[in-house]
Amino acid sequence: MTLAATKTRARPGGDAAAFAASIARRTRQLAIAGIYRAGSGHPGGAMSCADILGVLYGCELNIPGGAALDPDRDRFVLSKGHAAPALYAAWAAMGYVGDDIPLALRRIGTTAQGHPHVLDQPLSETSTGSLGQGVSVAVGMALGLRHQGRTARVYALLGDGECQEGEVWEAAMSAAHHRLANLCALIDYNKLQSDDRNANIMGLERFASNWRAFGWKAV
Ligand SMILES: Cc1ncc(C[n+]2csc(CCOP(=O)(O)OP(=O)(O)O)c2C)c(N)n1
Ligand SMILES: [Mg+2]
Repeated sequence: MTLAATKTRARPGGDAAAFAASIARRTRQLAIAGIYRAGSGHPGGAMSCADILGVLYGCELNIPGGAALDPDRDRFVLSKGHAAPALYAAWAAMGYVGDDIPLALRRIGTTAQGHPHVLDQPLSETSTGSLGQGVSVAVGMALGLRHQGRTARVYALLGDGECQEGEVWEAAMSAAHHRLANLCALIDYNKLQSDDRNANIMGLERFASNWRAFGWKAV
């Protein structure tokens, strides 16, 4: 779902799709290794977003200087914060952090906690884990960037089950009201949430039409 057309940046000298696929593959490897070592950590939700993270970090996000927090960088908010194992793994795949970060998942005393904590991991842009809140923070970031006259974009990744949260729709409504063309929300539409199929808990259909009704361009 997006309020504006997206553009894809190929990495210099290479095939963008192949690069994204390689980032996604390494993301899966490191995420599952971290989850195995920790003995917990949402493997399903982490695996289902690896391709999305591969495309975002590999092709789409403009993060000058990699891990450095450049004020003009594109922002990525993992609103489905329980997929932190995949987030840390994608950073390692991109070379922003070492493999030791995803492999330290959920260890007490490390910075790789089960949900992203911005004071421990500044690359996470904000702390997430309470579903519905990340996309709301992303709306504020998009507004702030526009006020500052910056052209950077904000991307938020939501779970489909997360969209059962009322706060998601407050964020959607407010983004459309403020005509935030610099905001893109992606939904990991895996039809599942922790314990069951979404449809058995609270059905989301007609999902795309709902976003359109809130003023978004839904793809
Ligand atoms: C506000 C809130 N309620 C409940 C949870 C517990 N919880 C963690 S993951 C999850 C399921 C999320 O499903 P979905 O958004 O579809 O994510 P995915 O399928 O991508 O894992 C739930 C209910 C939470 N993190 N936040
Ligand atoms: Mg889901």
